[in-house]
Amino acid sequence: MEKTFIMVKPDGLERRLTGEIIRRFENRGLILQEMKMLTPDRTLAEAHYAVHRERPFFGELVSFITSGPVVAMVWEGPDVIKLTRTMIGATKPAEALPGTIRGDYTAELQKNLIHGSDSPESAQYEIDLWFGSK
Ligand code: IDP
Ligand code: MG
Repeated sequence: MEKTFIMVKPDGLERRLTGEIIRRFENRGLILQEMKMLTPDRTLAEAHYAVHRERPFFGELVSFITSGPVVAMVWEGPDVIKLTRTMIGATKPAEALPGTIRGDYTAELQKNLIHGSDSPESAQYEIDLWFGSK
């Protein structure tokens, strides 16, 4: 069964939306495999977002993700990478449809509550990075 890495970002904890996010994935029938709460340090945040290293918003993004606790999780299910990305909604606020997590709770590009792996390669990399090899 496929696995993906999901993270509730600091704004999600601040807004008390962790339970709501977990509830949605559980209701969908996905299986929570791993979960921990931590404030990521710079090294972890930079490694997590390494693909965006050259982007102009990289510094701001790392500051945001290290600004408070996050909830890091591994979820399992059929086609779970694509399925959770669909449930999360688009990155651009105006494209995040109602019914998605971002589409129901956010209107900001950066503070968008949640991260989800976007491919089998990134899922493997992120699960290894946050939880060690599984
Ligand atoms: P994703 O989270 O939907 O996969 P990515 O393009 O991988 O989106 O970007 C990673 C994160 O970086 C986004 O979730 C968002 O928090 C932030 N981000 C993306 N684009 C911008 C931008 O143009 N300005 C500021 N932050 C951005
Ligand atoms: Mg991404």
